[in-house]
Amino acid sequence: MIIKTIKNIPGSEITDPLVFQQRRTLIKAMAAMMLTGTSIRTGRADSSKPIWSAVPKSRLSAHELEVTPADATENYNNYYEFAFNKEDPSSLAQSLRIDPWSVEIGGEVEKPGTYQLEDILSQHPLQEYIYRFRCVEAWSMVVPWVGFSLGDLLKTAKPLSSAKFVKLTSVHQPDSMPKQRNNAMLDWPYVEGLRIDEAMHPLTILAAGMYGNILPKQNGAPLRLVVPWKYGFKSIKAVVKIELLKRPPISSWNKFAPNEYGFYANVNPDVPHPRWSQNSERLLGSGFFTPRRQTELFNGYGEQVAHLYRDMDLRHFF
Ligand SMILES: Nc1nc2c(c(=O)[nH]1)N[C@H]1C(S)=C(S)[C@@H](COP(=O)(O)O)O[C@H]1N2
Ligand SMILES: [Mo]
Repeated sequence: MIIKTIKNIPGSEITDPLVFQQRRTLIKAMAAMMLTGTSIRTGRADSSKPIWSAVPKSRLSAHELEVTPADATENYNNYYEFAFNKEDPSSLAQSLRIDPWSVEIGGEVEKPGTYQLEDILSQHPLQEYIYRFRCVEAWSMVVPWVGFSLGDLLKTAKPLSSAKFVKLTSVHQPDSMPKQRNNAMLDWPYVEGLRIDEAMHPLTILAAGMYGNILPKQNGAPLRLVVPWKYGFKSIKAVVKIELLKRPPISSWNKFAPNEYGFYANVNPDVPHPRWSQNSERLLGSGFFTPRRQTELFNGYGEQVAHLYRDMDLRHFF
């Protein structure tokens, strides 16, 4: 239905229906990847044509998922390490140092270790995932992420049967992150968590790019989580550590305001935030007269994820 995970598309199926994906962008992306030493593979035999250079028409089936213009998603951000507004992260985040970058994987696993980003990316072919993304503040967007399955990465560390939850931690880099330096608002570094089955779900990805390009720093470079059926604050940016745990971790927002930001945070139009309705959302990049969009349960991904919550009363958890 709504998501299209694009897997190993044979060259013949690739069409070029979308204006947002210009060849120029692609060349720029490749150049940027080489500059940062990031290797992004396509998962196809013919790697001369990156998979994200074009999108098959089939992705526009049933629900029309109109991709939000990059200009909107790259200049309206939540990144509290840099600023509490939406406008400043796109400039302030440019000071973040992302090279070299490594990710530590530990906790309840057979093979803990620290992995260089290049090694992670070369072992996990990147694919494009076009997802709706819904912030708890009732705005939303549709983003063509470039990433890979979080579950696949976790499997390489061989989770033990005692691993019931996953904790993800953002980078602590106070000299480039003003709000960390000033100890403002949240307990830094930013922490988020998932239940193990949520983390292993095929829709849950780590993204290294968007719009066929490497991820802009303000959107979470060099590696950020994306969980499309949950409110955006779960999709933690600039991930440096992943721990498998026996007990649920305490996430930053949950600690800050437990009655407003739950651990599950599944998108649900029927469970209002204490200070506003979650019934509808404003699509980023849409015009002033564009009507708000009706918010969908699980952000429209219920068919894929509702079974994870079969035994829970959806009216009472958030
Ligand atoms: N480290 C970190 N990750 C974060 C945040 C943050 O402030 N710090 N904000 C979250 C929130 S509230 C949202 S809505 C999304 C925004 O992602 P975007 O800027 O790419 O749209 O990032 C999430 N991940
Ligand atoms: Mo958010």
